[in-house]
Amino acid sequence: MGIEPVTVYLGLGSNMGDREDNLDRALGFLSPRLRIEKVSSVYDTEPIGNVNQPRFLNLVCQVYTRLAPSELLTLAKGIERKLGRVFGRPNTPRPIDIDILFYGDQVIETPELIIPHPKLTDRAFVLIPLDEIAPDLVHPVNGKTIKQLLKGITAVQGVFKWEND
Ligand code: PH2
Ligand code: MG
Ligand code: MG
Repeated sequence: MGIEPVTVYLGLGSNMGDREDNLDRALGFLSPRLRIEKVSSVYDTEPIGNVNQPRFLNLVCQVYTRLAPSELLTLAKGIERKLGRVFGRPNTPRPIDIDILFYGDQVIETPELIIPHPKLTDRAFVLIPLDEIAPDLVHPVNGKTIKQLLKGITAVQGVFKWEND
């Protein structure tokens, strides 16, 4: 602690078990530790990368926190573990994945953590929900807004609003 609070964007994804409940529980575990300011709609999304796995539910949220990036990463990993994620199996289904997308306008590259998330610029399942809550947010490396980055995505990526009433 001891640092000024910063606005952070997190990406959450689930493609195992009760996906909607996993997202809710993850937000529930985050909320006592930081201030959740905005949560996007939930999207039902085609898996990117390993396509031989179930569809995801994805959302992004804006949070306000004094936690340092490494503390936030530890928090995220702890919640992933609590929700039953098994580590050491990349690109396989998981109850929850919590990614740090942006940490203020900081650019961070350590062996454990790269911020902004290096893949967010070509992922519709991140940019579409981000565009809902932060269209004018500027990417600190390429200088483009979320709105502009989203316009740059031409390939269809199977991202649908999750209607669950
Ligand atoms: N996460 C991945 C790989 N592929 N595809 C979708 N649709 N949603 C995800 O959250 C996702 C993915 C690695 O973390
Ligand atoms: Mg991820
Ligand atoms: Mg992750």
